[in-house]
Amino acid sequence: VSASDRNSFLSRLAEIVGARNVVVNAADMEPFLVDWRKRYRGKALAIVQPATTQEVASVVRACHAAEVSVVPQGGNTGMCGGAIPNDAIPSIVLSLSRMKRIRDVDPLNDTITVDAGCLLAQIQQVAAGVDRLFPMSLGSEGSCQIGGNVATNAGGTAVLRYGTMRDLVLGIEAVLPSGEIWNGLTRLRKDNTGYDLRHLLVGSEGTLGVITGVVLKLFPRPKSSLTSLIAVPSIEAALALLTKLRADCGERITMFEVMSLNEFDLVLAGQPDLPRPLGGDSPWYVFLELTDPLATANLNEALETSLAAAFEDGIVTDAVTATSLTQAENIWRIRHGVTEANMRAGISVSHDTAVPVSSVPDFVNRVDDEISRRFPDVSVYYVGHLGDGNIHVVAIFPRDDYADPDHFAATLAEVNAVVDEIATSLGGSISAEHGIGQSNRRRLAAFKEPLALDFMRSLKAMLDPTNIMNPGKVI
Ligand code: FAD
Ligand code: 2HG
Ligand code: ZN
Repeated sequence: VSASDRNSFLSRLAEIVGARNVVVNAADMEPFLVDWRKRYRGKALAIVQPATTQEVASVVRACHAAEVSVVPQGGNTGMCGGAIPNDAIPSIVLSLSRMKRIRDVDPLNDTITVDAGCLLAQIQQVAAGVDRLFPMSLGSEGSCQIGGNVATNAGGTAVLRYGTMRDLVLGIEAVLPSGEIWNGLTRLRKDNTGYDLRHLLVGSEGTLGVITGVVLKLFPRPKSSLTSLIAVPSIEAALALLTKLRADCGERITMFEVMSLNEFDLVLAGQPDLPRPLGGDSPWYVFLELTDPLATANLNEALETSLAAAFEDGIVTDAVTATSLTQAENIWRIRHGVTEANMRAGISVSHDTAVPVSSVPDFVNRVDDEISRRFPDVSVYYVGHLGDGNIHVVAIFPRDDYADPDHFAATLAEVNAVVDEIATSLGGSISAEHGIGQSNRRRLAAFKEPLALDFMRSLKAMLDPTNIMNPGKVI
């Protein structure tokens, strides 16, 4: 881009969103050009912060005219470098962070309509204010945006009961790569009027359009809840416990998460203020939440009965149930502390595998055997959403041994291949909830069915023929 083209392009953007919302100063651009793990760094002509859908549309049209690509960015908490520009193509980062309006709350219809830049935590709070629940729950909920959650089809800890983001979105408003505004902000539960563009945009990671608004489902707010941390002797026992609790407590199970002992120790070592809720060591821990819409539900009794039988069967060895909100919060802080703990421990690479729930023990045991045999200096930790068959294999490479980037990259590729091949042999997926972004593009090409890849490419070419929307990501 020549200097004069660049200047006239930037002036056009300033006309649309106001000069102060076109950030070009290197220091101010910095936080938008590097991901939070500092693994990806990109360049951009500017960070552009529109305030309305109309402004987003005008920005996209200006980019079209100038042949500049658009990289949508929400809270920049993504796991795969999807919100960071790749340097090959002149780009802007389009940040949704000024679009934080709650447009409508409709408790009778159980919906909320919001701007895409609203923080997930903000939406949870507004829902609670009208005695409703917005159930999506992630460790990053104080920083990630709902548009980012939709664009990545985020998962988190409540999927077992409420589904992924895809299940929680009724309507979407988006600016398409052409610059047209698609108003799909329906509040309907049922609408079979042809192909559903909404479902194409969910999980599209900014490659098919900029999500500017969403209609979300709300749920009754549970009036009783219980959190328990349960020690189990093996991953097989964790699965047996899930099966038993499903039979005994059904839909009351909202969260059923697992963590290996080494991961549990790692989190607690990094947060000395957090009490260790159970004495002794257990190979695996289960983080359980039960909820009920009735204030009078006796969740304690239900759980105690189930656990008593589970103790007898040898699938549970110890358990603690939180008796205060603080105790419950401290238990969940351990669960949500994994990502930061892993970053501190070395060069951490987390996988995001899904396998059928029944195959999780097989998956974990095979990964454990293979990696310890072939890469004895790489430590493997596990955390995940057992109820969804989604286990994060976290491989931590000692910084000193892997200081040479080529050695790291080569070993990482081999470790990835081990995890992905075992996952594939069990009918699994290489990305359950984090997406593809730039980190997993090659792996996607290796593991996705060619017909499905062709179909994705055709859709992308049809909606974005000049490839201006987040190029170099996903496919
Ligand atoms: P960003 O990182 O800004 O962007 C992610 C992708 O979406 C990019 O490709 C970007 O281009 C695109 N995008 C963003 N906004 C828009 C928009 N408005 N329109 C179109 N495209 C857009 N993820 C899980 O699924 N489950 C977890 O349990 C989980 N836990 C986490 C815990 C921690 C501590 C952290 C740091 C992250 C965690 N994540 C988890 C990952 C991350 O928070 C999610 O992927 C989240 O949905 C990303 O939202 P964001 O607003 O930060 O998006
Ligand atoms: C989680 O389940 C997130 O906590 C992040 O998906 C997992 O950091 C990770 O590997
Ligand atoms: Zn996860």
